[in-house]
Amino acid sequence: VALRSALQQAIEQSEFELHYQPQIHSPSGRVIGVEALLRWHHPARGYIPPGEFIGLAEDTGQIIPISDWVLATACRDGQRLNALGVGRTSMAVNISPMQFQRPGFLESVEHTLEASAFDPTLLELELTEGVLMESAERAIHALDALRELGVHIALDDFGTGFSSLSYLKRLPINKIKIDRSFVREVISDHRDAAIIEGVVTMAAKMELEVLVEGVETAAQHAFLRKQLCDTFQGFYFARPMPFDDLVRFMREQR
Ligand code: G
Ligand code: G
Ligand code: MN
Ligand code: NA
Repeated sequence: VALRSALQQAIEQSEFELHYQPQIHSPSGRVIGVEALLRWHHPARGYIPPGEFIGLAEDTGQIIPISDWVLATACRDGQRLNALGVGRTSMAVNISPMQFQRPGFLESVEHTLEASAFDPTLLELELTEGVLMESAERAIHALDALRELGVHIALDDFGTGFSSLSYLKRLPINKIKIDRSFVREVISDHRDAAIIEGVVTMAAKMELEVLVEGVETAAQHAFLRKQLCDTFQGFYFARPMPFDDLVRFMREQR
């Protein structure tokens, strides 16, 4: 109850921020996209990570105003970022299950894109396997409609859910994000390496893009490069950061 009313205040007082984590095309070193990550800047308690309130917000329905704010802010910042001439940069936004399943989600994406004048082909929605599995037919339908708008779809935390490969085959997605749990011990555990190598090969043949998450060390990066992974996200390259720091980061990269 305390957290719930604190969240209500956060919504009303705009205590949320988005931080942006760069996604790197490793052969060129260029930032090709960023992922928007929600941060709650509580006046007394400091930053509260989304893991501590997203679940509750889902239960109370507060996720709806929060995620409307996230999408609008990410599109606005994505538009601003691309207008700076620091290179074409996509904007990835995490979509929660309730948000995706709500009637009117498609319309809200369409409306937000229009209001922000953000190029739809630069917006990438990140969905987890679980979200899409709830109702496969509906999900496929909704993804088709989003892709009609030009929006890209990434399957987040890939490999940690329970979706089947026959299901993956039918999903109209653009990208697979390999979960960071496969990266942590990739150098010492040949099974992690085998999984990543297999997913990368499969994705290439299915004409899907792949991004490897959670790369924290130079050694992991070097190892994964040898396995033909070329797009990465992780603390080794950059942590999530406020918009102004992101702009500085991207200017220094050039
Ligand atoms: O950035 P961090 O490690 O705290 O993120 C924790 C979790 O919160 C991740 O699973 C991430 O996908 C999720 N998350 C971050 N930002 C958002 C957001 O804007 N909306 C939703 N639904 N989830 C988010
Ligand atoms: O579930 P999702 O992939 O959206 O979660 C993204 C979360 O992963 C963010 O909260 C981000 O802070 C975190 N993250 C990003 N890069 C790394 C990394 O290299 N190591 C770890 N441990 N977490 C990371
Ligand atoms: Mn994500
Ligand atoms: Na992920």
